[in-house]
Amino acid sequence: MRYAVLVCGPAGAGKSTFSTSLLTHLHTSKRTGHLINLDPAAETESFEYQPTIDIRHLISLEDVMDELGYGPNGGLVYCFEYLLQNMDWLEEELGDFDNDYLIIDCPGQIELYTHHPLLPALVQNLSRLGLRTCGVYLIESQFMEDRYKFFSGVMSAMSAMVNLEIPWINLMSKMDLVSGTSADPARGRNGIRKRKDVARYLDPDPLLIVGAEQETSNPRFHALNQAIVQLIEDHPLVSFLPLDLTSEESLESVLNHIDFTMQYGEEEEPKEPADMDDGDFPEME
Ligand SMILES: Nc1nc2c(ncn2[C@@H]2O[C@H](COP(=O)(O)OP(=O)(O)OP(=O)(O)O)[C@@H](O)[C@H]2O)c(=O)[nH]1
Ligand SMILES: [Mg+2]
Repeated sequence: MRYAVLVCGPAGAGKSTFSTSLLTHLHTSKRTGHLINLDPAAETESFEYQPTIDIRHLISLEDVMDELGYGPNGGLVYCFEYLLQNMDWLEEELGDFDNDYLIIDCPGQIELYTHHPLLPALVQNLSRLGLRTCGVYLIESQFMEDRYKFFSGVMSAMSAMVNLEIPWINLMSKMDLVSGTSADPARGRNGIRKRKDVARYLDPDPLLIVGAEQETSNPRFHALNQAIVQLIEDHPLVSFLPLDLTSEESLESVLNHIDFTMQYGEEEEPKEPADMDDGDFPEME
């Protein structure tokens, strides 16, 4: 069985940084993982690890923009359509990795996740190729500084979950920027850059919108805000795991959740003593 972690989320949420850190963490845990770059606009120098598979070897955004005269967003859609028409390329590139994690770093155009049919089609193709896929959706901790922005992040995560229909985990990235004390000069506008206030955001409390509405005392959006509160109460699909890349425990906890969500290793047979190699139990040697 092969496993794919589809790393999605808005621009700058920390997808590429998380992909690299997860790969490093897998390596230190003596597990195999490979990086797949699906961002046709990625800068080569932005990767700490050379991607094992790179969409830019099939098609690059720069070429599409130069040769077809598209802008960056239309160009991206063209690149994904081209990828879907050339799934045999991906199939060949995937080769026969077995029991490995393939970490797929996606582009940051939000519309790709919320309403385009391109990623759902890609996920179906991955499933056809025998990959079990888990979506990991990142929004960054700064979103918690503005409640309206935060709820737009919650709604985008929800649309992506509904659009892609795969096992799913939402992460609140860049938690190292959330400080332990309210006296921190960098604390946010809502004063929520305090760890003790974060729980209401990790498990979104829709009443936070009501609080924001009272603060701004703008009744214009009352009916809309009520509808959003109702939607989140009726469909409590979204909650976030905190991701702090400065902490190994945080990464380990996220990896455990991904393993559990994808039922990693469930189909593996226990090794027979005869199958074991030198080095399987280094601590006993
Ligand atoms: N403090 C902090 N900064 C981070 C973290 N993760 C990423 N960043 C910074 O956030 C910026 C964007 O990170 P990327 O990993 O490139 O984000 P991305 O989601 O891949 O961005 P796009 O591919 O452009 O959509 C960079 O300047 C990173 O250094 C984090 O955990 N903590
Ligand atoms: Mg990126």
